[in-house]
Amino acid sequence: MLLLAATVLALAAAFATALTGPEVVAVFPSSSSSLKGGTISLPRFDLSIISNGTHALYVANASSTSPTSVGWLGVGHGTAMGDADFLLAWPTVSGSSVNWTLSHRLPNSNALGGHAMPVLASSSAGTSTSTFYTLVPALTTSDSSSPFSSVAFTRLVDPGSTYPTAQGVTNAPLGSGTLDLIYASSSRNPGTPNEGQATFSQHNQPTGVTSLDMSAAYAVAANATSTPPPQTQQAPPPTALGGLAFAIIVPLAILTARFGRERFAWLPPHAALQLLAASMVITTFALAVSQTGNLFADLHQRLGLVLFLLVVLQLLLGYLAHFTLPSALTSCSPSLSRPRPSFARAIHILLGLTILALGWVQIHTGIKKGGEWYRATLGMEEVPRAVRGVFWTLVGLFVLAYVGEWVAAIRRGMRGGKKVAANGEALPLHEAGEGGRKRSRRT
Ligand SMILES: *[C@@H]1O[C@H](CO)[C@@H](O)[C@H](O)[C@H]1NC(C)=O
Ligand SMILES: *[C@@H]1O[C@H](CO)[C@@H](O)[C@H](O)[C@H]1NC(C)=O
Ligand SMILES: *[C@@H]1O[C@H](CO)[C@@H](O)[C@H](O)[C@H]1NC(C)=O
Ligand SMILES: CC(=O)N[C@H]1CO[C@H](CO)[C@@H](O)[C@@H]1O
Repeated sequence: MLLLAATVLALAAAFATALTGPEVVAVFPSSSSSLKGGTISLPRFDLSIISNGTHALYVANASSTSPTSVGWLGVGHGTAMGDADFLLAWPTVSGSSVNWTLSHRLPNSNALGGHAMPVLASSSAGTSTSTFYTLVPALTTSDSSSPFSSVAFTRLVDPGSTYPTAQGVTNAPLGSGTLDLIYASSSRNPGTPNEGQATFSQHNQPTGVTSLDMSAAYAVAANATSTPPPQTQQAPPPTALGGLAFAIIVPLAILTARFGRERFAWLPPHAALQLLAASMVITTFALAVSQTGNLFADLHQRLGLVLFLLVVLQLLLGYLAHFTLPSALTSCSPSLSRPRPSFARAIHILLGLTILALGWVQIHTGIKKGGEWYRATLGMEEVPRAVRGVFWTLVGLFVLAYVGEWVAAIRRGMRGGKKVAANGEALPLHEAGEGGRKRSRRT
């Protein structure tokens, strides 16, 4: 199972293509040996930032999207929408040619906490976008039939004191250490090359927070080799479906089985609840993968994959276990008396509890402060404390109920000890059946 997960992870990892030597030389003719920076693979485009100490080159390459399908590409220096210094770029296609617009933007300070369109940093002659940012035509896609869309521009590492900024926004100079970045993109084009008139639809493609080490020597792609995928921290879909499954549905289903053992036909409700939970988990996983673009880059995303695989395995195991006979340990008052529990039943129970615990860890990494939810919203939203409180209360209640029923069952088992010894089964199993299916066992 772990091997399978590892294989899927390896296949899913995206590789970023670094710029080639000639591409770099087109911008930095003299200093290719002392260049710093890197290339990272984001869900919808590769981003390269390369510095020679005074100048920095940015290349955003949507390597499998044609210019006619690019809405806009955005990069910000910072850790959240509220503190980033943005540069948005978008293509304007006319016939077979493409022109690109660059637009320097700052957070919208009037926004009431929501996702607001970043505002134009300045439209004055001496401080407009073109004062600080220069398009690099040699590395920018100009043919509308191109299978990829690359836009490149340069700026000064330290743009100086006239560079427009705003309170709380990340400092303008690039520095030489770790560069915090946020990114977003959209398939909807602003529809005008005029940055002053452009309005942007909200990003409808993966967004997230990442970083780039600007102290590393830039390794050009010598012979079409790839650089390993970077550590990007990418956002999950804003869905609570998976959380609901592990906080409420799965615990209910487990408790149904645990409490139902000696009391009622527990299998139909148990199976129905677990099928519901499994479909919620699978839906969440599918949504997450499509929205984050397959990165599997942080704990939450990797755990999501592991959970998805384990849940599918667990469904199969549960189905198989149904065809094995119940035993004293797994089906009635827990006791180690004979017959031995069936392997499938024991594993189904242990794996079920393990999945539930992992599900809780997954919820925790999603809703904790600065967790996946925070990243998904580019730092705009934290999960309210009350939600975390409700979640941990539910966890506590489940543990109490589950352990309590085990203890109670053991005590009931001790009282009925003679009966256990007599027939090896604590209670008539066909009465405590799994839902109409009568089973008997030769003694
Ligand atoms: C960095 O590159 C730019 C553009 O090629 C060039 O003008 C500048 O002199 C270079 N700076 C250094 C320190 O080499
Ligand atoms: C952009 O990506 C495409 C496809 O991988 C590649 O052929 C092209 O050379 C890249 N362009 C730049 C400037 O990186
Ligand atoms: C693209 O840029 C060229 C050169 O600046 C200009 O002649 C052309 O009209 C522009 N096309 C569009 C669609 O803006
Ligand atoms: C096939 C090919 O492009 N080979 C090149 C690999 O890179 C070295 C130097 O970096 C060139 O000399 C080769 O021609």
